[in-house]
Amino acid sequence: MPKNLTPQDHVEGVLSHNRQVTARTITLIESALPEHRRMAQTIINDLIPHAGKAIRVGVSGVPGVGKSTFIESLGMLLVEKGYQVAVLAVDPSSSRSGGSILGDKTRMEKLSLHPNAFIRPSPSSGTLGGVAQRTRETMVVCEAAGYDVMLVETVGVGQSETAVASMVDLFLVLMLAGAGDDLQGIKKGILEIADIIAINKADGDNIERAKAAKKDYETALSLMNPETPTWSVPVLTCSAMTMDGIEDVWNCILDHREKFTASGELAEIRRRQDVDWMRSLVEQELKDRFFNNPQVKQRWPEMVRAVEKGNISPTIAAETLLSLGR
Ligand SMILES: Nc1nc2c(ncn2[C@@H]2O[C@H](COP(=O)(O)OP(=O)(O)O)[C@@H](O)[C@H]2O)c(=O)[nH]1
Ligand SMILES: [Mg+2]
Repeated sequence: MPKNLTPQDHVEGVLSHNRQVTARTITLIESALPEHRRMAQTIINDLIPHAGKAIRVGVSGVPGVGKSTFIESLGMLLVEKGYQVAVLAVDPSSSRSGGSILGDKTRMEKLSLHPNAFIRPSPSSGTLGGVAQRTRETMVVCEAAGYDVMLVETVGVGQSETAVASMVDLFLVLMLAGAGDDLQGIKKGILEIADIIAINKADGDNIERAKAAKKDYETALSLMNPETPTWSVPVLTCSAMTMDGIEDVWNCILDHREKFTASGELAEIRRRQDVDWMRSLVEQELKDRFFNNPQVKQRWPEMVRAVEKGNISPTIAAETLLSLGR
């Protein structure tokens, strides 16, 4: 493999499902170097017409609920059915912590060795916005390379759910049994973005509790207004460990896809997401331009000190900086 690939090499390699080139293209996308960014944009523009056919599923839930194990199990089921599966992750903390996903990758032992699967850890570009952007672009690359199911794991905390929800067709939330007493707490927010809920670890002694939790969640959901007449959020139980119920979750995903395709909502969701994507690109670029402006860079520390000392009001300082960065 030559050391430097031209944009054309990248595009052709990805379209011919060349695994190594696909991986290198994603590495290029994750690079922060301006010349890499420019090249990546050219490549993505060429690949976008070849993307868009995959089923895009976000997988969320609190740490330890079994997301990675679930993805390994579902992924294996799918590759055995003949699907090409790409697994991505959005974990903005991975740049700080060195990445929990490294452990995940070793855990997805079988799937990562399968020729029809492609596993890519979270980009570690720092901000959630940056990570989300890279993941969107990576999704284009994977789809253009012929992967037809995208499974996007998100760390079950903070804003990363919302970011992932804005790039997938369907949001699957894994839950644990025995958390029924704080249903109205933290999980209410997550119930609002869930399209399917699966109570995981429904195995061994836990089966009865999982069934009870399923009832609790169904009750909680019945009190919420459905977002669309096309779909009421189903609650399933499964075990990522024994594979029980995993196929049911997949059938549910297919059912959702069929209904949302027929109603036109899938196309609508994706159009809306494209607009979101455009908006966040513009916002990111404006920010970058501002903070990379030499005059802004030069005056920034002085303004920070002045505001800290109370010598200048934050509003005046901001105005001054913004007028430089124009
Ligand atoms: N009993 C049982 N354990 C599970 C199941 N799924 C995952 N686990 C275990 O739960 C722990 C956390 O799983 P992991 O997939 O890393 O969770 P994540 O943090 O959500 O990605 C691991 O020790 C898994 O072996 C399941 O369905 N049943
Ligand atoms: Mg995990």
